[in-house]
Formats: sequence, structure tokens, C-alpha cells
Amino acid sequence: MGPLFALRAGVAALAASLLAGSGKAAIIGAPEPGHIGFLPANSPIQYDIEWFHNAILLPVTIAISLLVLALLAYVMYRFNERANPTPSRLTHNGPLEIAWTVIPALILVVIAVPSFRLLSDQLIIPAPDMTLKVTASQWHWNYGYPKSEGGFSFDSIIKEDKDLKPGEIRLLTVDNAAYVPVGKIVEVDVTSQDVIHSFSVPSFGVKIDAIPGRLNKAWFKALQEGVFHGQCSNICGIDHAFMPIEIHVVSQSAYQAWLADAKKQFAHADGVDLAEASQIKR
Ligand SMILES: [Cu+2]
Repeated sequence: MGPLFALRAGVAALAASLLAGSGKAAIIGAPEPGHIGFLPANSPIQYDIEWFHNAILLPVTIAISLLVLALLAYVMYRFNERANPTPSRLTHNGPLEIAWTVIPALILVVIAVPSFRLLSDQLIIPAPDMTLKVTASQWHWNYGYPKSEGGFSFDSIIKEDKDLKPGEIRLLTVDNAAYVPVGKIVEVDVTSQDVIHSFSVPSFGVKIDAIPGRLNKAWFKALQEGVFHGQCSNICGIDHAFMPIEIHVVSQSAYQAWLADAKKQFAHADGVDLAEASQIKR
């Protein structure tokens, strides 16, 4: 966990309680006009990613760029043909060469420590409270809920512009969103049934390839309620840009209510699509 995590999680909790008071799920994890930088963080991993970027990578990048710029400016001023008509013939300087090898190596070590820690936090999945199976297809997502949650799955397909209701975001809204409970560890099992896609939800710090014949795992713990969007992030064909991800993070009671509803709406027999099964019989 990043040092700023506790403070920022507190701010997120405050925002969540304000949101709960308003009684509706606001869209939090989506871009806005003029937006730069990350989408609002909503998982411990994403807070750590932001901290790593803002506290480590940005300062290192800016400091090195300024140093190189200053050296270039000094060389241009001090060693140009007019200021320094007879140049030095020196070609080697042992201490200098050791310094400019060792110092960058040390900088990389400093970056590597939090980087590897973050990577292991992402890849070592804690004991999940629920598992969401995500199957990519050209060009939509299918969400599968395990037997413990009712055992059903459904396709999640982009809403066309003409079907959008007020407040729904063009190109990011789907017909059937996935629901997850707030504050619970959700394991995401990602695969594909045709080509390689990538399941990416920036606010959760999740981006993982969906590969046919393989099951890739990621996880997140959503810290506040709201609607969070993502997109397929691996060019997968002509409609790659039109397979958005929409995840609603809701309270446990709202999640149970949605489950009860979804079980009826997406009725499946033992994970087999009834429509598909009837086709097989014929
Ligand atoms: Cu895709």
C-alpha cells in the first residue's frame, strides 16, 4: 500500500458516504471532457499505481530531463567554437564513466523496489469473496457468475447512440452491466473465445489479456460505489472500439437484489445457454 493510501482511501470513503446519501450510483470511473491523467482510483492497487506514477516515476523523469537539458545548455554555452577554439583531445575519464554507469543503475534499483512490490500485489491474488468470469468475444463481453452467486452468465453489448438514456455515456454504456459488491475482493478470471482481447478497467487497476484457451486472473477490491467503465485494450478486429466494459459497484444488499433479478433474467441450466442448448437438440 502506498503511503498516501490511508489518506486517499479516507477521502474515497467520504465521497462514498455522500454518494450513498444521494441514493443513486454516480458515474465515477469514466473520462470527462478536458480530463488528463488517470481515471479516479477505486481499488488499493490503483491507488498504489497512481502513487508509483506520481511519487516515483514523474519526479525521476522530470529530474533527469532537467539535468540533461542543463548539461546540453552548458555545453552549448561553454564549449562552442567561439568560446573554446582549441578543443580538448581527451577521450576517456575512468571515474566519470563509472559514475554515469553506476548512478543510472542505482536509480533503476530504486524504481524496481516499489515496482516489483506492486507487480506482486497485482499477481498474488488474495482469497476472493467472489469470482467473476469474463469471456471476450468479437465484439462484446460475457460475464459469468459462479454457482455460489446463482450460476448464470450474460452478454454485455454496447448501447447504440439512439438507445442512450440521459446521463449514459456514448461508446461506454452497455445493455447489461456487471454488478459487484463494494469492499469485497473480486477475482476476475479472463479468457476469450476467438482472438486476443484485453480486459481493462482503469479505476480498478485491472488490465489483463483475454487469450483463447487460457485463463488469466486479476483481482480488485472496489472501495466505493458507483459506475466504472473500461474498454477492450488489445486491437481485436473491426469493432474493437465498440466493446466497452461497465461495472456497477453496489452495496451488498443492492447486489443481492440484483443477483435475484439477474438469475431470473439470465436463466441458464448448469451454465449452458438454454437458447444454445435448444439449437444443439435440433
Ligand atoms: Cu476486444
